[in-house]
Amino acid sequence: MTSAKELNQISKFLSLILRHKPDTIGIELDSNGWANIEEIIIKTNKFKYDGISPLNLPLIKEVVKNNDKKRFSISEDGEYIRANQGHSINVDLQFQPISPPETLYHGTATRFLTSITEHGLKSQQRQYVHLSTDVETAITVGQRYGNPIVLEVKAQLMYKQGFKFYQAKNNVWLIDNVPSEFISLINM
Ligand code: HQG
Repeated sequence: MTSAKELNQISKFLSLILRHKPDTIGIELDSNGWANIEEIIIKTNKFKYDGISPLNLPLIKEVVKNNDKKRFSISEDGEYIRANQGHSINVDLQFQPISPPETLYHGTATRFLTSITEHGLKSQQRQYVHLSTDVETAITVGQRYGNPIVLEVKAQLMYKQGFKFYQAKNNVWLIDNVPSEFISLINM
């Protein structure tokens, strides 16, 4: 039985190579973000990463299946894996724009508020701004950067004005940017 800690380490490692730095182990993603699983296993094991290698197919499958945020998908033929969202490298996940709920939420840290109020939400290093359907998730996201705050985004109003929203396979909502006029701070 693999420990939760070990699975978490593998998840973090897969996030790194499938979202940000495939060159860490010398692999390439295709234009839709897919990487060959066998190649990942062979190349990861060459580096002997503490807590990650020896990596094998059952371990990867376990991480994909039990991942708390369903971060990864395996292709239908079982040969490829990709991250469902969160990329900083330019990949086309072939999202279709869809109508969002009335309101979506973004968790961030207090220290970013002034800049967000001035410039709106920008995607920074990632391809998209990430939004959630619930406040609890937003709080957890915000805590990664410090004292959390939650911003409410008038998603449906934006949609009606022509902004494109996408939904990743794990229910994270994505958008290019959110101008500040659609953002308000939630009192917690
Ligand atoms: C902030 C994790 C100043 C933004 C999470 C955020 C999420 C601005 C940070 C996913 C700004 C970017 C994404 C502006 C935005 N001025 N700061 N104009 N506009 N920001 O990590 O949303 O666990 O790229 O508020 O759970 O924090 O990795 O985005 O604080 O779902 O699967 O700039 O990553 O998922 O940070 O997190 P990030 P995020 P995983």
